[in-house]
Amino acid sequence: MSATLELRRLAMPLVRPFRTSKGEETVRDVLVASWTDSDGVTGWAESAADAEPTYFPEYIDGVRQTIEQVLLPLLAEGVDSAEPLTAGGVRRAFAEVPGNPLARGLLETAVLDAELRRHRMPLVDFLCSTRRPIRVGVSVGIPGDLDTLLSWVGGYLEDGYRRVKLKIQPGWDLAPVRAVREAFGDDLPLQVDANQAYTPADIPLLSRLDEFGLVLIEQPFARHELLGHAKLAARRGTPVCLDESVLSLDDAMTAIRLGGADVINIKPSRVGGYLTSRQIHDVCLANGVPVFCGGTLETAIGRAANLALATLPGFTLPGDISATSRYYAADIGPSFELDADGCLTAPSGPGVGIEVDLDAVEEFTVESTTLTL
Ligand code: NPG
Repeated sequence: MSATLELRRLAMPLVRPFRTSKGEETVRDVLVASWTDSDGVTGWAESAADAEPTYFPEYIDGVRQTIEQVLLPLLAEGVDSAEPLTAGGVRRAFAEVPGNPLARGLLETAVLDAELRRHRMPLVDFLCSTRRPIRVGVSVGIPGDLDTLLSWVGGYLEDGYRRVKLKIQPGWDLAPVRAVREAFGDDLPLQVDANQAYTPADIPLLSRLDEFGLVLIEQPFARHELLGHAKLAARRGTPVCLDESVLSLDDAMTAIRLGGADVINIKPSRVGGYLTSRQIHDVCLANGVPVFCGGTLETAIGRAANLALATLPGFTLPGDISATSRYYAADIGPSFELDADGCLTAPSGPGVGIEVDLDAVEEFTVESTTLTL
């Protein structure tokens, strides 16, 4: 029996619009993959790709096309079809592909999930980690005004979140941070994320954030601006965190060497999957660079896998992995709820650990493609 890959584009209504310096989403376009291997075992994965190349150079239609026209043919050439494919085999087959981490990561993760389900092994065990509650945070989009921001943040704190990330952009930076500090105190772990909205010419302005005792400032400059980030970090003010600049292990190592990354946000989908994420984590740990697990408004599939990754010891900062209710009224898998300590725990099942709700997947699907290997 040959393996089958199904790529589905879902349209998932968000409970609240999510606005960043890059634009606003009210419905999240999500690309999910299901890989059914030659034994009939199905694995699932979810991409961070957006409808447009907004945060990352890849985007949903491009990822689909790359998988269909480049990656699947490479797999067909390079693997022994008598044996079910493994994530390691996928990684080897794609070793010469120079880019496209989102496309590679989606396929590798779906195959990894199938492989682990076949062996009845949870992703946490595969990562040589230990399942435990994970401290998580909430990422707050840019609202129309400060009162709305304060009511959103207050609501999230009541929900039990213990770390807040504010989206900032030119014109929406010092005032919202000051307002949140004044309303909720200096002890609240607070960080900001600019999604590349500033340039190194703004360093004097960004330095004014130092007085607010932020955990970090994330990706203030364009993703290629490693030197600018290093210059900002060299001031030894608010720690500088990289997100969009890190699309690979090499990117992470270069940024660390240049001194441009006090912290790294690891988004598994953005760096090509969980194997590379583990490597980036290890390099960061060895270099004393704390990491946190980033998010892209995941469904239950991505959230479950990210929680497993975040059990690794270098993830010392709370991740962007919130409860289901922060994102969706209805999801395509089980709901995740914060415990009394503001933590979430990875599910215990094999692979990414959840049963995907196929009816819900069907309900949210707007397009699907089935490919065979
Ligand atoms: O909780 O998943 C979450 C949202 C975290 O802010 C978050 N994600 O810039 O990191 C980001 C942002 C994002 C969302 C990026 C969607 C890309 C797509």
